[in-house]
Amino acid sequence: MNQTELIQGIQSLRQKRNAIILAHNYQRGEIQDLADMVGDSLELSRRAAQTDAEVIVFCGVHFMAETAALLCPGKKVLIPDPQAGCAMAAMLTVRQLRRLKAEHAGAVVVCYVNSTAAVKADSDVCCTSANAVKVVASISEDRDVIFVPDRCLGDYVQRQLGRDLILWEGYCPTHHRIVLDDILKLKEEHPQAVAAVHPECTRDVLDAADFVGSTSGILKFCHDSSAGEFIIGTEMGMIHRLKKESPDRQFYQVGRFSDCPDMKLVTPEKVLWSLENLEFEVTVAPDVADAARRSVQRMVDVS
Ligand code: CIZ
Ligand code: SF4
Repeated sequence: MNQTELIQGIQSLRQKRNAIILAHNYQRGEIQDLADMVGDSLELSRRAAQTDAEVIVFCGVHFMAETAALLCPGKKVLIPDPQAGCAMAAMLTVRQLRRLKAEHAGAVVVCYVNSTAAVKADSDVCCTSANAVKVVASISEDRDVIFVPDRCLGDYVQRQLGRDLILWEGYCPTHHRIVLDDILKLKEEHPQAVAAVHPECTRDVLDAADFVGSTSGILKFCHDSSAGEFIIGTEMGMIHRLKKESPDRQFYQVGRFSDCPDMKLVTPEKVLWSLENLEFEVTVAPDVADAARRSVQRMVDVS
C-alpha cells in the first residue's frame, strides 16, 4: 500500500466508523496532516467532547487519551499504539502521591495534566502548561500547595507567583534535552530571532527565552508576533505546524534531540489498523473516572 492508498484507506474507514482523528502538536507531520484537529491535550479533549463521532482516535500518548475518555463518557477512545506512554507521567504513582500528601497534611494538590487518571483522581485540581499559573493563583495564599509531577513547570509557577510550592522530582526527558548552549548558539547565528520555549524546559533555558508558554501559547505568540524568525524550544513536532501555518517565516528547532519517542510511535499505518480493528481502547475505571473528572472540571472552572 503506498502513502496515497494508506490515507484513502484511513479516510474511508473514518467515515465508516463515524470516527474523528485528533492529533497532538507533537505528532509526526504526516499524522498532523491527516487529522481532523491538531492541538494541545485539553483543546483536543474538549473538541472530542463536542463531537457527534462515536469513535475518537487519539494520536498522542496514553494520559491524553485517558483525559479524552474522562471527558467523553459513552464514546470509544482509541490509541493507535498502546505503548505510547509519557515518561513524566510514569514518574509519579498514586502510592508516591499518597505518601507526599501524608507528609504535608492539609496541602492542596495540583497535578499537571501529564499524569495518570489515578493521580488526577487523588489530586484536588488539574492544570495544563497553559493555565498552571492561573490554577495555582486561584488557591488561597494561606494553603500549602503540592505541585506534581513536573518539577520544572512547578518551579516556573512558583517563580511567576513568588510563592513556594511543594514540588515533585518528575521531569520530561525530551524537554531536558533542550539545553542552554544550543539556544545561545542559535541566538548568535540568528540575532533577529526571538526564542519561545516550553515551561517543561529547565530554568536556565527559560531565563534565556523571550517567551515561555504551552504549545498553544507558543503558536499564538508566533502568530501574533511581528518577528520573522523564531527559535523554538519544545518537542520538535511543533515545527511542522508552525511552518505550515506561517510558511513565510523561519523556525529554528533548539538542538537535534528533542523528539519524544512515545509521541513518534503513532504512524499512519497504526491509525489505519486502529480504525480497522477498533483498537486499542482506553478506558478509566468508573470510580477513578469520577474523581479524576472532578479535578479536570475544577481546572476548567478556574481557567
Ligand atoms: O497539554 C499538552 O498538550 C502538553 C503536554 C503540552 C502543551 O504544552 O500543550
Ligand atoms: Fe511526556 Fe515529555 Fe513526551 Fe510530553 S514530550 S509526552 S511530557 S515524555
